[in-house]
Amino acid sequence: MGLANQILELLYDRQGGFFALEELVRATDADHAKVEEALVELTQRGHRFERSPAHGVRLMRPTVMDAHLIERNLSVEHIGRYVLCFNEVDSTNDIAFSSISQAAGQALVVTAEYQRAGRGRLGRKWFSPSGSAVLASVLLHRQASELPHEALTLAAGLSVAEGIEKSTGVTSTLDWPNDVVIGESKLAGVLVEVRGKEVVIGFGINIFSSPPAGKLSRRATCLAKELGGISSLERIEILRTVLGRMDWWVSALRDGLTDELHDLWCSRCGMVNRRIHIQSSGNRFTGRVIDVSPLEGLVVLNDNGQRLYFPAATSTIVK
Ligand code: BT5
Repeated sequence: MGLANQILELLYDRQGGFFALEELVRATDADHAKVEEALVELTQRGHRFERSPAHGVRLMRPTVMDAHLIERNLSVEHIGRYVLCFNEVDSTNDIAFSSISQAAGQALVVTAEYQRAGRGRLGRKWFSPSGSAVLASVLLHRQASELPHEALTLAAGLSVAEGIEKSTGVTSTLDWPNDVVIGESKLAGVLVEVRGKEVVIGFGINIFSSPPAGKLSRRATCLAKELGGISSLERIEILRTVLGRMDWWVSALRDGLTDELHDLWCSRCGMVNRRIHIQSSGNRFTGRVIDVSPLEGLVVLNDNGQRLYFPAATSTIVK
């Protein structure tokens, strides 16, 4: 490991605490000049430091998304083994698709601090103030992308909700197909896109703030608001936990555990028996939700007693 990453790990693991320069020199076996060079390199990577003559140096929080810290000891098999972090992009989903050759069959994750043209489902937009969110896209390698897309869509939303809960203790529910919500407010959204044989799962989680209500079709919330402050929130750890859950679900789906997906998804969803209007492939339908199927989509009983199936890729619930 290079000196810069070694120093970054030491400072990051101290969680905002100071490190005396002498201590860094001793811990890394480098001289003062090399430690200073490494700090400059880390600054160029976007990290910010505070210096104090009495206490030394500390890494300022919130930490910028950093590929080394995200990948470090991440125990995953199918996704998240190769991470690219950007400051500003159009959409992380686009970067993931266009980096297929660079990923060389590895499980790629792309993050950004800001998206100029973040996308939602069905042509809608995703907004996030710079540095306020986890914005990430996961490129599934061939075997994983051959899994049923309907099931992947549900598993993606569930992984985000589970990852948030595991890393922050904040419990959320799911609105079909994969909105992560608290009460009536949206905390995170997931966009699964397919191009040829490649599948990209993009997700945005509001961490430190959320866009103003005027920009959105429904209320939004963020983890800082739910927790009453930002001090305990570390985006890198939230992302790592979500990636761990997504990796687990990809394995589970390969092992055919769709019943488990159904049960855990439904346990977070309050839609069953709700009367809804749904738009699908240009037509509007009304009926009562009777189930969510990991293979066929939302199952609705219409007023004529017919059972209708709505795939996530082409359907959206309307108010
Ligand atoms: C989604 O679409 O919820 C999927 C959002 C996926 C975003 C990620 S970010 C990383 C990756 N790269 C991308 O370009 N996209 C993915 P949908 O269900 O269509 O919801 C979109 C609607 O949510 C918009 O029409 C707004 O009303 C609302 N919205 C936009 N930004 C929001 C935010 N930050 N928080 C809550 N709601 C938001």
